[in-house]
Amino acid sequence: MSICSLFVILCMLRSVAANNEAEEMQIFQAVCNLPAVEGRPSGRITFRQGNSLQTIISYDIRGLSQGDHGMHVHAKAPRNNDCGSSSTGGHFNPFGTLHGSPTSGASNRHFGDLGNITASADGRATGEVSFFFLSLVANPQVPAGIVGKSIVVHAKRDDGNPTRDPTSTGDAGGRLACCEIVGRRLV
Ligand SMILES: [Cu+2]
Ligand SMILES: [Zn+2]
Repeated sequence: MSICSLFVILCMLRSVAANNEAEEMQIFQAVCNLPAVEGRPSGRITFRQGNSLQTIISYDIRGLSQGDHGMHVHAKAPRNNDCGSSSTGGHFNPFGTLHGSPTSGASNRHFGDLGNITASADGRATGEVSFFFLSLVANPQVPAGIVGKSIVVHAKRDDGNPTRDPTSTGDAGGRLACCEIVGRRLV
């Protein structure tokens, strides 16, 4: 093979790699709108996925009591604003791991364990957090996506399961509000 034709093949391989990268980098976004229901927290949670492994979650939620509130991705979208377990299921847990916190590491937490949001004295919680191994849609690196699932905001602080109790869901109390995670692909 001549040097010349080797160069052509290398160029072709390079352009195939660039195309795959472009496909992988196709950005996905999603939104979850907590409905305005009398006596319940309401607000908006948005999701941006910049690459196949990481999702950035921004939230702005009002109507909470001051302090920490557990927030999770639950397994199913709510029916008729019913946040109960028969409607939204348990924590999104595609790999059968134990409950944990965002700092527990991927194999020591449910994928849906988003930790806590903190409301100030005016009842508003805002912030932005990013999660590795949380994907809006399934991909080769993260074979389970959260679009079509739900976000549930709880009455109490999620304790992150410090004792590694297999039955723990964080002791976060009642389910105050929930919404479906609705995705859209940006092309
Ligand atoms: Cu929950
Ligand atoms: Zn959990």
